[in-house]
Order: sequence, then C-alpha cells, then structure tokens
Amino acid sequence: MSKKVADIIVETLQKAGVRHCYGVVGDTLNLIAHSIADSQIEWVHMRHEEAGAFAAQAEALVSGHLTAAAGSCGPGSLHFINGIFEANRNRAPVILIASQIIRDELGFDFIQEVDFKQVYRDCSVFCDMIHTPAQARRKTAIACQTALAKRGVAVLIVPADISASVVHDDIPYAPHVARPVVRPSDADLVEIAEILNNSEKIALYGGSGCEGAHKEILAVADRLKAPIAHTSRAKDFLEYDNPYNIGMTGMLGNEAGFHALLNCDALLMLGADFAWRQFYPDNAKIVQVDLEPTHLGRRHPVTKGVVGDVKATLEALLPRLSERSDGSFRDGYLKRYAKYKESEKTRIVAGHDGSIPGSYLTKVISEHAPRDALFTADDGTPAAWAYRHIEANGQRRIFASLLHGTMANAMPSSIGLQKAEPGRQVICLAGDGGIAMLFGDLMTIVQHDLPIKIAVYDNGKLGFVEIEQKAEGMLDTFTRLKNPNFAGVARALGFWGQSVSKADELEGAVKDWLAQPGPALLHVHVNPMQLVVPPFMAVEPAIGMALYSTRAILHGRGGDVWEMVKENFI
Ligand SMILES: Cc1ncc(C[n+]2csc(CCOP(=O)(O)OP(=O)(O)O)c2C)c(N)n1
Ligand SMILES: [Mg+2]
Repeated sequence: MSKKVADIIVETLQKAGVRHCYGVVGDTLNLIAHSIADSQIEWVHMRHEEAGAFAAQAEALVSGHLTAAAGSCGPGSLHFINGIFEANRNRAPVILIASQIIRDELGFDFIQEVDFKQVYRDCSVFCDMIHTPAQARRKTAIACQTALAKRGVAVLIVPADISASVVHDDIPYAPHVARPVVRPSDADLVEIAEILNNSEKIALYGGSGCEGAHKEILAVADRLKAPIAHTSRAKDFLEYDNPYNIGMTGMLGNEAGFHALLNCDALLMLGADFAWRQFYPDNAKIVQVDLEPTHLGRRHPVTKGVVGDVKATLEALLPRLSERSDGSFRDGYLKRYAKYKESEKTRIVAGHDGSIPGSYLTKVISEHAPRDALFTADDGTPAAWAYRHIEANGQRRIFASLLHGTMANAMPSSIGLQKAEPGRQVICLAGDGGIAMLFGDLMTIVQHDLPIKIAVYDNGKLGFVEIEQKAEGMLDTFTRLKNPNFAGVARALGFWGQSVSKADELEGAVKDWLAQPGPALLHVHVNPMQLVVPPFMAVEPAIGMALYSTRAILHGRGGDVWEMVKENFI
C-alpha cells in the first residue's frame, strides 16, 4: 500500500503511545502538522518552542508515555534546545521532530539551514535524519524505541521533501520496549550482605531510582536499624509514611541527613547519583545499587557497586541481612530530624513587619493544595522552598530543574503536567526572573484553557544569584529586576490575577487563588532579603557573608545588611 511519509511518521508516533505534540508550525513542518491534525495526537500550540520542550518532558515524566515536540526548520527547531537538554537530563522519553529543508539544498548554506545532528548530539539518546522515504517507518520506530528504552530524547530530522513523498509501505516496523527485572548476581548479594552485616552504623541514601520501592526500602531500613536520607529527586518517593526518614542532605538538606551520611560506617546508596562530592563520607564502606552501570562510583569511590533495580535488588537482599538489635545510630538521627521539623514551626512564619518570606508562602500553599497536586518550581529560591516546605504524601509530585538547573522551567512544565493529568491541580511556583523568561507561553495556558495555578515569587531580583554573590563576599551585581504588576498583566492575558504583600492576607489569597476554576496567577511580594541557608554554615560562605556585610556597609547600604540579618538570623 502507498502512503505519504508524513502520515507514516505520525501513525508510528501514535502507535508508540504519543498523546500530545508541543510545538510551533511552519514551512517544512506543515505536512506533518496536517497529518497530526488528522490523527488522535493532540497538537499543543506553544508560543516559544523552548517552552514546548519543557512541557513535553514534564508530560513524559509524569505519565511515562512517549511525548512529542515538533518544529519548523532552522530557528524553529533550534529554539527547543534548552528544554531538550532538560528533557534528556531528566531521562524523559521525548521525541523531537526537527523538520529540515529539502535534501537537494542541504550543505549549501541555504536559508534556515541548521545541522541539527551537530546541535542535538549532546542532549539526546538518538539523533538521526530520515535519509530516504523508504526508511521513514523503520527510522521513526527506532527513534521512538530508543527514547523509551534509553529514557531520553530522540531527535528525528525530517527533510520536507521526505515528508511529502509517497512510498510503498507494508513492512510492519514498530517500537518494542522491554522492561526486564534487573538484579545483581547471588555472589554480589552475598558480598553486599557481608559488608552490611559487619557494619555498626548504617545509613541508607535513596535517589530517584527508589520510585516504586517504598515498601522494600523500609523493610531493609527496619532490619538494619538504619536511618533513610534521600536526594531531592527522591523526596516524592521516600519522605511520606516513613518512620526512618531523616530528610535530605546537600545544600537544601537538613543537619540530620547531612551528619548521618558523613558519620555512618556503611552507606547503602539506592538509585542515587547525587553530584556534590563533599556530602559523601570518606571513611565509610559504600554499597551502590543503580540500574545504570555508568553511574557506579562516578561521584565518589564506592566499595561495591552493583547493577539492579532497587525494588528487585532489595527483595533479593533482605533474606540475607541479619536483624540488628542496636538502633542507637538511627534513633539519634531521627531525634535530630524531629527537632529540625519542630523548629520549622517557629521558623517558617510571617516575616518581621508582616512581610511574606518565600518559605512561608510555600508552606501556606502546601497546606491548602490538594493531596494529589502536581507542583513545578523554578530554578532559584522557589525550587529550594518547594523541596523544603511542600509536604510529600505519596501522591504529590514536584518537578524542578535539578539536573540541568535551568531558569524558566516551571511555568512551561506545568503545561505538560496539566495536559497529561487534566483532573489534577497543577501548581507552578515561579520566580519573577523565571516567569519573565518565557512569559509568552502564559498565552498558551489561556489558549488551551488549562486551569493552572501560578504563584509568582516576586522578590524584585534574581535572588538565588544574589545569595551566591553574597556568599562569595560580593555586593549584589546585575540582579535587580524592575517588575510589572504581574497580577495586572495576567488579568490582561485572560487569567484570574491578584497581588498580595501582607502576611495576614496571604492565607485568604491562597485559598481564593486555588479555588479558581480556570488559569489563575497569584503575584506575591516576597521578602527580598531571605537567604537559603544550608544545613551547616560552611566556612567560606560565612566569611563571604561577613565580607559582603562589610562591603555593603562601606557602600552606605548598612540597611540591607540589617534587613538580611533580621529576616534570617533573629
Ligand atoms: C537559563 C538560565 N539563566 C541563568 C541561570 C542562572 N540563575 C540561576 S537561578 C537564577 C535567578 C532566578 O531568579 P528568579 O527566577 O527571580 O528566582 P529567585 O531566586 O529570585 O527566587 C539565575 C539567574 C540559570 N540557571 N538558567
Ligand atoms: Mg526573583
């Protein structure tokens, strides 16, 4: 049977499970867009392709389904790049259809010619062009299969003349995705058990690979009398219903998680690839379990690294572990964690003079959000507050740019979450810097009538960067933002919009905002002097803050220093 290649591509995407395609149409993409319009795949009309890539990866992460993005040639498909890095780093199964100029003109610097293979090589698990009409189905199928199997981005480059071709198509190439159960060999399990059975102070450290293994992790922790610390990406999977939880280590963590990891004599790392080396113990035996062989020992030397799915590995390991009777190591850190949580009740409150610290705003949102809410948080202070103050419960999820660390991720990611989960409340915690960067896609939210709730944390600055600068002893440089009234702008775009700046009006405003049936934006003037303080005050930042304070006073800005001290340390 003869078929148009554009139809073959779209049919294959649909068979691979694609439900939405995010993008902007144009020239070389028009035929594929036409086929999408005739298919079950829904087109989500973005205003900026980068936002489309953020949305696609968020949908792929929350649903596990392959999700598509598509652009026109040259600048159109180039614009996706930062979101595609985010997607690939987050291991989101995404396929980008990068349409291309006709083959006859390739290589002659034709108008809008961009070599996408060069551009996307470093941020994809598959990147290739359909070279002939006859290979369209086979190459699309293998692109989809690679994105799903290797969990990342497949970039499929499609010249316009190929999309327009008609080809005899009767070979049933289709994507296959196997999900084998992977666990270490018996000999490896014996070795791991020996290390753990012969250690005194054992700590568990879980990463995002712990998804779906809550029960098994608790059983191992119980038997070993080990506290469980976790990465920020594992918060959704390990914080809830967990009597052994001691929270996070790292810059966003707390002192219980931080010290337990440094003071244990055996660390069992489960699906964790935490990048910051200074948070690993130097004198402990480390056992690392990870599904990805290349992650073993890449951050810090480990005693024993094995390849395995966390759930299957722990199921097989548990019968080999002897029950420990001494729970003093674990209980000491559980007490420290409980003390830290208790102190939050008095620390995370309205600011002096009735101002609203970002941490307090986040806590209030967490208290009023539904049990199954989906949150996105912008890189900057919103992500720090989200991981500290949004309460996990096994249903909620938080999506932030933890690996790529990009600004502007939150609002467009919320579009993908809401498309994937129309029945759940999607709440976006945006920075005033972050929201401005891809502002245009607020219009996508209105155009697609998505009832997303956006809170803008307006501190009038690139706050996180300012904290970095102060920690290095610098005066704040190029961080100030002259902002509009975001609520007014939102209303002009078709959102419900309201501003709030007084702590005693915050709770009512948050309730009103979350109760809106449609898209709603709450513009919150947050305290501009609040710092993100790590679980320890390392010597360098402490000296840096002192230097900043001295410099600020010398420049006649003693008031700023006093505000900072008052809001963070008194
Ligand atoms: C695309 C991009 N540009 C710059 C940065 C560096 N950066 C990290 S956080 C940040 C400030 C974010 O400001 P805002 O969104 O207002 O959040 P705040 O920290 O003020 O709450 C900047 C500039 C980045 N991570 N990504
Ligand atoms: Mg800001």
